[in-house]
Amino acid sequence: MNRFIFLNGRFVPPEEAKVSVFDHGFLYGDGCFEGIRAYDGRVFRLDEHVERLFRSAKTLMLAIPYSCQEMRELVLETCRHNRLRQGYIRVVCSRGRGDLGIDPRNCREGTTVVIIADKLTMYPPSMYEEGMAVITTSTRRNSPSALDPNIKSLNYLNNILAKIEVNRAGVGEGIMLNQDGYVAEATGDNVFIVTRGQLITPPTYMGILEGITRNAVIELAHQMHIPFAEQAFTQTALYTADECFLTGTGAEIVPVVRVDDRIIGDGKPGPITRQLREAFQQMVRTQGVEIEQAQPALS
Ligand code: PXG
Repeated sequence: MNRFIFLNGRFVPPEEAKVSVFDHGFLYGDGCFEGIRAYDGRVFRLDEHVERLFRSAKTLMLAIPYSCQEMRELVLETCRHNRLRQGYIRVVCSRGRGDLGIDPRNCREGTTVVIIADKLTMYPPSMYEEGMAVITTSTRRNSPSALDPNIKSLNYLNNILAKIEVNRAGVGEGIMLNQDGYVAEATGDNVFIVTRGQLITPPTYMGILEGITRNAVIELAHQMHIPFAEQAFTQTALYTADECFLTGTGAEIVPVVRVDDRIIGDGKPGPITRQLREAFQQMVRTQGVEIEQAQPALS
């Protein structure tokens, strides 16, 4: 794994995959990224990830020197170069090399584009069987008026500060509230609850990343006729929910059984969480863009 890394138009061995200390991604977190996953030789929701990358870049006025179609092929080509059939693909676009000032106009060499295919570090199976304990963090999610969480930017300090609280508390994840105290999302995952048979997740205007796994779960809920609403909810609703789970590319669907030492439901992963997990496993293995059958990358 990780035999070749795509760096600015070339596939290079990891030792040669180097970026300047003057790159504004390094100096200022000026850039955006995507985390994508492959299952059984298929890339899950590739188009959605590429589209989100381009939306992030557009907002940042970051020029990506490829079309969406070319980027899609480059991701697949990176998988092929690394013989990756399952694992994790990271696409990073940064402002590129500039000087020490923050002005993006000084990054004259253009956007740095990196694609890395790697093994995935996963939660242990027991986490899925028994469920995870989480806290709500005192660090609030970035206000959309300051830095919109819908931009998947290279600046993750807000989430990292929350993750430090998580680590200090010795739990698995942290749920962040927005500026108004409503539940927003976890440090790298979206949040769902089940209350009186209804599946609920915060709407995107609560200040969250519109997760691709989140959207897949919403689709599954519709197909499975599970009542669903995008609705704002408080910490109290979280504590008193019958079920709770997190969704993300890495985590998939991870049950939450304890929040700030309140036991959720009967303290075990709930039935709707388990049904959705099963359906999701099916979905990722049957949907997705085939790595091998796809077109070779454009030059
Ligand atoms: N919220 C945030 C803040 C995220 O970063 C998600 C939700 C879930 O989105 P997707 O599209 O993946 O369903 C994310 C994405 C990591 C890691 O190493 C986490 C993400 C991305 C890359 C790495 O924990 N989460």
